[in-house]
Amino acid sequence: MTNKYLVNVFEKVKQKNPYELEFQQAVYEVLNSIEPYVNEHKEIEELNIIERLVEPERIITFRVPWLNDEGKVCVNRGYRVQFNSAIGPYKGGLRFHPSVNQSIIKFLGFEQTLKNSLTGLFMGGAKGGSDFDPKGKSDKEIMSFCQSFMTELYQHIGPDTDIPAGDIGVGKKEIGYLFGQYKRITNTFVGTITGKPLEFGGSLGRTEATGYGLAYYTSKMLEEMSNTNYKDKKVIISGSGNVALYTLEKVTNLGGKVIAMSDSNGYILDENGIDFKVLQEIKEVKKERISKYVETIKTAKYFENAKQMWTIKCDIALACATQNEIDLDCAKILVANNVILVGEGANMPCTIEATNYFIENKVLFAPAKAANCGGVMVSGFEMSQNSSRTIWSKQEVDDKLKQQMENILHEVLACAKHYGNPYDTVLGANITGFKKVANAMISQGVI
Ligand code: NDP
Ligand code: 2IT
Repeated sequence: MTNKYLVNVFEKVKQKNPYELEFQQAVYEVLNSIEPYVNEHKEIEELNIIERLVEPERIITFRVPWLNDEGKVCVNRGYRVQFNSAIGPYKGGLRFHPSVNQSIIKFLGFEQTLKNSLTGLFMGGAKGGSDFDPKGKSDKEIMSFCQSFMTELYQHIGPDTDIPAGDIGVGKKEIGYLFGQYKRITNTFVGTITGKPLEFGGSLGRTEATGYGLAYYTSKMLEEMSNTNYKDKKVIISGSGNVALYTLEKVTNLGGKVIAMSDSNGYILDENGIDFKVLQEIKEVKKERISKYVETIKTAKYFENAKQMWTIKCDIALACATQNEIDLDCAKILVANNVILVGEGANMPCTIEATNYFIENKVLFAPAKAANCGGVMVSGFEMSQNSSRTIWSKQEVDDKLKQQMENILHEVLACAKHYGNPYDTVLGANITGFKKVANAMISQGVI
C-alpha cells in the first residue's frame, strides 16, 4: 500500500484501536486491495470516505446478567456494532463464543458492510454477540441469557433499523429465545431477526444457505477458471457447524468427496467420503463432538489437533470454522500438496500472508465476503418475505441463491481482471463491494 491517504488512515486506525488486531487485519486487507480504485477516484479522498468507512456508526456495549441453574448470578458482556447504514438498515449476525471481544465484533461488522453490498440487496453492515459460551449450558440457562441479552438489545434494533441473525454459537434455539423476548417487550410481531424457525417467519433454505452458497460459488469458479468441477475431487472442510455441514451436503451432491472435517478439538478422516446424514445427526440432533462419527463409521479415524487437518492432501480446501485458522505455514502445505481451490466459508479464516500466498501461487481463491454471502442473502430474502407476508418455496429461494452467487462470482472476476490479475479475487470482491457503499456515502453527504 503506497497511496498516502490510505497509509495515513490505516495509521490512525492502528493508533485509535491499538489492541484490536483482528479489526486492524480486516481493515488492512480492504484498504490494501482497493488502492487502485481509490487512486482513480479522487473524490474518495476529497470526501474522506475511507476514514468514515473504518469508523463504526455506533458501538453498543452492555452488561448481560443472568441466573444459572444453581441460582448463581453470572455476568457476560454484550455487543452490537452498527457499522455502516449507507445502503440499508444494519444487518448481520450475533456470535456467542468465549473468544468474543470488541475487536472481533468490529472486524465482522466491517466485513459485513462490504459483504452485504455484494449480495446486491439493500442491507448495511453490523455484528453483535457476547463472550457467553453456550457449550455445556442447559436450555434454561441459554434462555435466561438470551432473554437478558435481548432486554438490552431490543431498543437498538427493528425491522427497518437493525436486523440481527445467527453466527457462531447462535442457531435456531437461541434465535427463538431472542425473538420471543423481543416480541414480548415490543409487543410487535415483525421480522427484526432472521434465521427464525419456519413456524414463525423463517425462510425455507436459510439454514442451508451459507454452505450451499459457498458450494455454488466455488463450483462455478472451478468451471470458469479451471474448466473442471467437484466430481471426484478430494475436499476438506474445517468446522462441523452450520456452514460446514451444509457445505458438506452440497459439495457431496455435486460429486465431491469430503474426506476430512473438524471441530475445535480434532478432525475426522473418512477416505470413503463423510456421510452427511450421520454427521448431521451427531451435530444437529444429538449435539455431540465430531469424534462420535467414528463410532458409527468404523472405517473413519479421529485425530486430536484440528489444525493438522490442513496437512492432508486434497484438491479443494474450504475453511468453515473461524478467523485465522489458515496461516502461512498451512497455506504452504496446501500449495505443496497441489490444492486447486481454497474457499472461505468462515469470516477471515485465512491470514493476510496465507491469502497472498494462495493468490501468488495462482490457487483459485474464493474470499469470504463473496463466497459466504449466501447466508445473509437468504436472510435478506427472509426480510422480504416477512415484510410482504408471503412464503417463497424452497426451490425459489435456492434458484435465486444459486443465480446470485454466480452473478457475484462474475462481478468479482470481471473486476479482478479489469485491474490486471484475474486471480486477485480479494481485490475483485473488495472493490465490487466498496464501490456501492462509497457511492451511497457520497450521495448522502457528510453524515
Ligand atoms: P457454528 O457455531 O454452527 O459452528 C462453528 C464451528 O466452528 C464449530 O465446528 C466449532 O467447533 C468451530 N469453531 C468455532 N470457533 C472456533 C475456534 N475459536 N477454534 C476452532 N474451531 C472453532 O457456526 P457457523 O457454522 O454459523 O459459523 C462458522 C463460520 O462461518 C464463522 O466464521 C461465521 O462467522 C461464518 N459465517 C456464518 C454464517 C451463517 O449463516 N451461520 C454466514 C456467513 C459466515 P466447536 O464446536 O469445537 O467450537
Ligand atoms: O457472517 C454472516 O454473514 C452471518 N453470520 C449471517 C448474517 C445474517 O444476517 O444472516
